[in-house]
Amino acid sequence: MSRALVRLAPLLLAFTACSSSPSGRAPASSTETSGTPAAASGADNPSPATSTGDGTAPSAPASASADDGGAAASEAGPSPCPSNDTSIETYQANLMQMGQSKQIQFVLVDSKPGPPIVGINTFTLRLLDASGNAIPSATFPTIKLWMPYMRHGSSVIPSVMSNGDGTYSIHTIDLIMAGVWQFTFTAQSGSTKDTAMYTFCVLQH
Ligand SMILES: [Cu+2]
Repeated sequence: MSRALVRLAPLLLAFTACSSSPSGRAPASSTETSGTPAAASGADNPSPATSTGDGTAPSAPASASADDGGAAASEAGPSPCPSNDTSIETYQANLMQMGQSKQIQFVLVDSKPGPPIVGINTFTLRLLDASGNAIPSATFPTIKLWMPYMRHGSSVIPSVMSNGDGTYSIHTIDLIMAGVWQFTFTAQSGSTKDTAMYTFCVLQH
């Protein structure tokens, strides 16, 4: 049995070899095999490509880690605001700003969202007179939103609603892009008129 298989095996190999070659598939298989080395050489080309891909792959995480490091090193890394601009204030609730004429104290009670972000924001402002008394019936002749570096503002004019307690809701503060924004409020109460400006670095959410 085993001898018969040993004797048959070369015959079967020879037969299959002969049967495949005259079948006409042999040229096809030869072109396939010639295509296979081409694919192999192509595989050699991709393999260096993948090796360089492996080389770029570590460099890509390296750059990603560099980005992470930059973001971690300073949150202003991806920030659209210059880090050396000392006029930029850090947003916090109840941020007080004495008016330029020292007649009215402006207190930014909060921003919703806070800190202000690109999009529609609502500020709540508290107005106090020089003695620290609430000013419940002020008007806002001008509210200016301005990007000082780009020299443009917002096309939307904010609307003001008095809450009756000396606080005012400033609606539709539309910040159309990230960057440094100046928020200049001019408030008037009787003959008292004063202006204060807040400066924030506005980010995407
Ligand atoms: Cu801008």
